[in-house]
Amino acid sequence: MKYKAIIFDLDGVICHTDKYHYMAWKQIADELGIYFDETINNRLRGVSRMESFEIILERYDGTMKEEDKAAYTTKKNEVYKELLKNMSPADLTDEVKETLLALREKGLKLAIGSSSKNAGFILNQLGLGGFFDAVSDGNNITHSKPDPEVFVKAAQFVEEAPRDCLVVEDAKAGLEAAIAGGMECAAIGDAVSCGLATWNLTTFSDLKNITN
Ligand code: B16
Ligand code: MG
Repeated sequence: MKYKAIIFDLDGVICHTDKYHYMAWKQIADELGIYFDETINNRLRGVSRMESFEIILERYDGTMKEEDKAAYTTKKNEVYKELLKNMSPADLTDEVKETLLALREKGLKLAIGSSSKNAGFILNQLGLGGFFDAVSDGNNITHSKPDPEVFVKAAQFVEEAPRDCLVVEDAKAGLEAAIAGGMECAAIGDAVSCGLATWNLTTFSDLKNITN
């Protein structure tokens, strides 16, 4: 088999939390009188919480103290976590569920490589708590994508060499991270158009064909 492990990004690959990120950031932006729309929200994909806020602040009139930035990002996360309570196993599509099971059946190790500090909570909401062989997320890294740290750690957690791992990503920063970490990658959704991936997926179940 071409790979020994698959490392999945979470938001935008296994599930979709964009609308909750958007609603929570919108509340903060409105409070600060900053223009924010779904196009700007798309730039926040795969980017850490504080880096996301810095992108939103590009339209802020003035400079903000670091302690205020910390307070606003904390508040955003409280709103976001409240919204995440709406997620349930029904948010996991049959296609994703069946594909994950088929990949595991082939003997592949399955891991998560996510920038989110809420990855564990989201996985539990989806009914996937304990499913993956390893979870590398925003809690165990000091550098966000496009730095490869989150994927390099995931590979270490499943005890496989980077060259034997395939990363699945929906964000350009995530593909860059995989490549910098010495891994092949598969793009899904918006990430396809940047042309960086080893494989471009039309749909999640295509993973069954490229791992033969
Ligand atoms: P949190 P991923 C990323 O998850 C999201 O795509 C990105 O929009 C978010 O800012 C980031 O996680 C941090 O999330 O605020 O929950 O720690 O795509 O890397 O799974
Ligand atoms: Mg993502």
